[in-house]
Amino acid sequence: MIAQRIEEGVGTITLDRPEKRNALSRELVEAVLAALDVFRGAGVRAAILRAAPGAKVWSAGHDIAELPQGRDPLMYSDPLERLLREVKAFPAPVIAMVHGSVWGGATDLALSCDLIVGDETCSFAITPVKLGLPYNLVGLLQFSRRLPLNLVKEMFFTASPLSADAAARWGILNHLVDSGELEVFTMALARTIAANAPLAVAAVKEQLRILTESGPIAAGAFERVQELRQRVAESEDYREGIRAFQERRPPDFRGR
Ligand code: YXS
Repeated sequence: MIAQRIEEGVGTITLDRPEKRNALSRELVEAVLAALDVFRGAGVRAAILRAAPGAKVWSAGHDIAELPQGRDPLMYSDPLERLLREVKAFPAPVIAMVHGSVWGGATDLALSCDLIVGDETCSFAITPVKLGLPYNLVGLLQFSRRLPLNLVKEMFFTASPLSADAAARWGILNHLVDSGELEVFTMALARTIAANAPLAVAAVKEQLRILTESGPIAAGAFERVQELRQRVAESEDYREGIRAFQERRPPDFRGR
């Protein structure tokens, strides 16, 4: 499901569920969370999250087979949402090392990492509308704080992958490097971070998390956002989106 190792103060987690394209099932998420716990106990000073060498898909996102039906799936307690929070709260920088395509909630996971290093094969798609779903508040705020609103809208409305070049141009990637250099480059970056004062680095990470995540939202606005989510999650279109994926056919959305 995953591989993990610690060397020279750098912890590496390798997603390894190729048969399901590293879809983030509860089991896979729990394994990553457990590895982060081990890293926390070992006092690692930087972490790398990657897929197995040569994987064409970094991660296919939330495990569709585990999406609750008829209600909003991306609730606070959802395993993937827990992982996003743990990555952001982890007391050392987490670097997403991306070879291959990234889909749906996995794009949110990559954006939740502190840095992203990708190669020419990487791409990023956010795909809820392909399933008949909207997205959750935390995720929408994350995208809208990171990227120009017109790009966020294009990514969500089209559900089309953003290419490596576009991801570099829009700042999703910290670095776009050749696939042959990706591992060496990412490890060198992690070691540079690991050589600095860990308490200071951890403090800056948490300071920035608190500052970027704080932002007032009127209660009424919050209620409206939640109602929009709930109404769509209860739609027939969401059920059709799941069925279409399982039956490997294009969905036939009717707007109800
Ligand atoms: O039929 P088998 O058993 O071989 O399994 C197939 C797929 O069903 C499975 N698989 C997945 N299973 C659960 N959840 C997934 N997200 C998922 N993706 C794939 O993996 C086996 C191989 O799939 P296949 O034949 O399609 O592989 P491929 O190499 O031709 O294509 C790889 C992908 C990733 C392009 C393709 O599998 C794909 O488009 N997957 C769905 C990507 C996606 O829409 N992810 C969003 C998941 S929902 C989510 O993250 C959030 C709720 S949201 O939507 O809000 O972002």
